[in-house]
Amino acid sequence: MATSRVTSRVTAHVGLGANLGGDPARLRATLVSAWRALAALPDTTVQATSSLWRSAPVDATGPDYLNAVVALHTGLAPLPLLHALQAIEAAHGRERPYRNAPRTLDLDLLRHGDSVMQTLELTLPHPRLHQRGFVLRPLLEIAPDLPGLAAKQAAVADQVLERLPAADDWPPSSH
Ligand code: PH2
Ligand code: MG
Ligand code: MG
Repeated sequence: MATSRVTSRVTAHVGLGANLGGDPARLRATLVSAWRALAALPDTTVQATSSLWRSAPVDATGPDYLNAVVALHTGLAPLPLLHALQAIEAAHGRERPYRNAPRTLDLDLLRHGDSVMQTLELTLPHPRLHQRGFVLRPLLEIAPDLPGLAAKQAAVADQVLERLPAADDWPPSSH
């Protein structure tokens, strides 16, 4: 019998954020570079990309953030994907001096298919996903049918968020 490896891929949502490293053009370049690194992960394609959103820091200090959410179609399991995200953060100069410190690049695993898990390393779905406009609004752009999410929008209406129009650099494309 021929051996074949069946990989079952799931849709995983990843939040991207950056607020350090220079002017807004630099932040855009960081998110484009992160997008390309995500698209280059093994057994993974980018299925959908939200707009870029400019947002005031929430529970944090420092300059405004640029945020976005992407949907990956991936055969990577939750922890290998988390570790891959951490490696991409590190490659972009991410340091972790204290909780919610300003960051050159933050990649948060928001959802991984229907996985529900709670470990020291990873909680799925991301526990603060519904409370954060900078995650919720871009996520709803690319996954409007996720159960229960649209109803949470009112709760984040006070957060300062601006959706940026599409441009030559965003959404990026693989070729
Ligand atoms: N990330 C945080 C804390 N606060 N605020 C905004 N606007 N955007 C973020 O990505 C963000 C934040 C911790 O990861
Ligand atoms: Mg984060
Ligand atoms: Mg993070």
